[in-house]
Parts: sequence; C-alpha cells; structure tokens
Amino acid sequence: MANTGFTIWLTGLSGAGKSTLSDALEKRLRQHGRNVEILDGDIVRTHLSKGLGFSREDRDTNIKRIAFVCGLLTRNGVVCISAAISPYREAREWARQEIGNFVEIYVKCPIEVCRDRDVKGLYKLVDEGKIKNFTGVDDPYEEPEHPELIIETNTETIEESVQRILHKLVELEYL
Ligand code: GGZ
Repeated sequence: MANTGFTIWLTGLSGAGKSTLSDALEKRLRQHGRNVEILDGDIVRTHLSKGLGFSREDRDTNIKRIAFVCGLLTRNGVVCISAAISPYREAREWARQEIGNFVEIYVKCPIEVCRDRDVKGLYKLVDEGKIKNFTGVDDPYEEPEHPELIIETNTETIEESVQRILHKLVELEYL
C-alpha cells in the first residue's frame, strides 16, 4: 500500500518526548520518500488554536482541530504526526473515527522523569503555583487502553523507538 496516508497520533505527558520522537520519525519517513507533516500541540497553539486554554473544553477543541487537519492531509496521502498531549480518551477516539488510518502511540514516561527533564521549566512553574491545571499534576491524563504501540522513553533510545514504530507501520501495511 505505497503512499497511503495515515496519522501517527502520539499521546503522552509534557516532557515525555513526543516532539523529539516526531522529529526523528519525520526524518526517517522522508527517507522512505513520504511527505510528512507534524502537528505539534505547542506550535498548533500559536496558530490554529491560538487563544485556547487548558480546560477540558479547550483541550477537546484543540484536539478536534488537529484531527480535522490530520484527516484532510491523510486523505491526500500525507503522513501526519500529531504530537499533542491529548489527555482524554474520548477525544482521541473521536480523532480515530474522524481520521480513519490512525496509529495511536502512547509515549509513556513516568512523571518524575518528565519533571526531572523539565525541558521548558514548566514543572518548576507548576511547583511554584504559577501554572494550574497541568496535565499529570492537577489535571487528568487518561492512559490509552489499546494503543497500537507503547514507547517507553525512559528505557529506550530514540533510535530504538523509531525502529519499533517503523516496524509497527510495516506490520500494519502502511509502509
Ligand atoms: C499541559 C501545558 C499546560 C498545562 C502549558 N497542561 O511540553 P510542552 O509544554 O511544550 O507542551 C505542552 C503544551 C500542551 O499543549 P497540547 O496542545 O499538547 O495540550 S492538549 O493536547 O491537552 O490540548 C506544555 C504546555 O503546552 N502547557 N500549560 N496546563 N501542558
């Protein structure tokens, strides 16, 4: 099934490694001759979802917008990578139905490790009480029950993770 569009939906906590993984994956998929678009939650929120906050309603709106764009691109043969926390199962299921060719990958990492990494200094701000409703701290993260794949970023290298994802895509006949 060469050049079938599909969406790789990465879900996981802030700092779990979704953005790093999506960049590495993009490079490898381009080497396979595929057109790739990444929809990173952080970046989407400066454009398509500008002005949205972190209430459940706003997060759901954000996910629906990302899923809508992924659906359009997927139908046109593009490989889409969504890298948003997407903490609610219901919204992820909505995205799965909307998009169709959907590969859900749980980018799993203990919150203590995300907190230690604290790439953007956000967990420190949470501790100082400057950010509220932070996913995994005082806001929910609903773990996927049946993801196509689980990537444990605290125990495997990026290269190993990318290899496992590519292997899964071959198994699912997307590559
Ligand atoms: C979670 C937050 C919050 C709160 C700001 N909760 O790791 P980051 O910094 O770069 O990515 C996170 C991003 C979350 O946006 P998403 O669009 O991925 O979220 S969702 O899917 O739930 O709509 C984080 C930063 O924004 N951030 N405040 N309260 N993450």
